[in-house]
Amino acid sequence: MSKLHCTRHQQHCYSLVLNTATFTDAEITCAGYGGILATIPDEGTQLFIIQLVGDRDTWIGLDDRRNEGQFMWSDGTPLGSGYTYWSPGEPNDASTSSDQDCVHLWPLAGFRWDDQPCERMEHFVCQFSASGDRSNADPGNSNVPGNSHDRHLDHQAQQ
Ligand SMILES: [Ca+2]
Ligand SMILES: [Ca+2]
Repeated sequence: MSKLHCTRHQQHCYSLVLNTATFTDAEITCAGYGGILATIPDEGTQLFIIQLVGDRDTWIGLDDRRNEGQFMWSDGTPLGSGYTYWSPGEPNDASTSSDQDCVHLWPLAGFRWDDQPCERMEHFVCQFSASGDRSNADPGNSNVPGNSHDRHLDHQAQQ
């Protein structure tokens, strides 16, 4: 039984997955662990996720597959007028080969957001509820190695 290590930030726990996948397969993988693709509701979470991904090109849980231009978070929240960190000129839905409906953190743009074809292979970050985790000390020191609130998630039966 494989396990997925995750690191606490605010009310969620996040895991960088080190293999790459299409956006849809990334969603399926996170769901298999009992989570969703990571949502980024504020700047603090953006900075936390950037630290987590290192130099990797990474999917986040944001897409406009259902209605072009209407981006939705993986938890069902419309992006609306909420926090964004788009690269300049993005989202542009511009590709020679297909639509761009899935959002990644773009290393070449300082990990700002860019929409790109959902079939690309990227690393991705899964997000889990950290409710039920009773340890909530030192919320201001979550970036200190060894002081994060870690837990292990058992990989449940294969879908
Ligand atoms: Ca699009
Ligand atoms: Ca784009």
